[in-house]
Amino acid sequence: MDRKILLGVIVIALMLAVAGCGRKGDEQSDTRLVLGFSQIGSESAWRIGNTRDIEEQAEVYGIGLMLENANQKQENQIAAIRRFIAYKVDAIAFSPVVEEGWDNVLKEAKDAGIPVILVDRDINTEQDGLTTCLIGADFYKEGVMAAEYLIRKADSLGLEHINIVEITGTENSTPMRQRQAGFFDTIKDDDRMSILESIDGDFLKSRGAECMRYLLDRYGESIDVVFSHNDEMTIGAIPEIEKANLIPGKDILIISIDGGQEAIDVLKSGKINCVVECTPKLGKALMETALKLKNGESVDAVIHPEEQVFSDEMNVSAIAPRGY
Ligand code: GYE
Repeated sequence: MDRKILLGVIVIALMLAVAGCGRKGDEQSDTRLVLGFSQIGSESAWRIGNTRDIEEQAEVYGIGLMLENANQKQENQIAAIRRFIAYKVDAIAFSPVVEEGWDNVLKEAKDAGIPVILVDRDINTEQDGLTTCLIGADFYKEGVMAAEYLIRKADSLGLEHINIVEITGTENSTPMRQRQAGFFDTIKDDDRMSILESIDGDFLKSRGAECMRYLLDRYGESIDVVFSHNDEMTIGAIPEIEKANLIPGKDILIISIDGGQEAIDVLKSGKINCVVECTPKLGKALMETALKLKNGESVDAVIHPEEQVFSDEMNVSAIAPRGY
């Protein structure tokens, strides 16, 4: 559907929903909070699970959600935020695709008196106070946990030299920057570890495959470890390793991040060695934060969910269904 028509439908549906509550004489009608949320896109199982969770939690909390999908483009996110301002929503939330370039539109939201909540990823701004808080994972810690797994694995296998290739997430995004920093900082004093190359896979399965083909062409069997910033790229890379007659999980150790069901199934099959969890379930904290802001209550500057590591060091058959 044309995007403008789609937006029109969303706005009308929302107005009818609010009006509908009023007819029932529901007290909530006047106070029902309207939240505009600009989602990055649908690039991964993580993202799709995150969108679904936010929709479900908006229902649970009785919040009117205007949700727009930006198809990976910052300009679409900026346009969506401007529409939320024009609609005079009570709060705006967005998951910034990259960290830079948000100052102008956020100043407009501030001038309109609309609080802004960052979901999942962070931003870099020249001016403080343009956003109220950040609800998202501790990506630096995820990188640290991935590297700590590798160090334990190298110890247990008695490896002396380890060549690592890194397939990173979208350049200049918070998870890309921080996962890399956490991983690099943790291995930097370990003489066994060398990074052969880091390459941008944009969090996409197709790019994961392309990057892996290039890396195998260039470094061949000297690759010992793939550190991939998300499950989609990992799942794209694995068949390329097999096509090169190498065994993923054995000839090349595979470390991934997210923990979606598909990757956990591949972990169970032995082709992935470690998956660091990054939970997409941020909806509950988002709804609670939006309600607190509406009531004039203070909110935590940063909310990080608890996360764990799934790996071949544990009984993988016992991992519960992931739900995304
Ligand atoms: O790891 C990846 C997604 O920002 C945490 O974005 C998120 C990342 C996640 O597309 O799969």
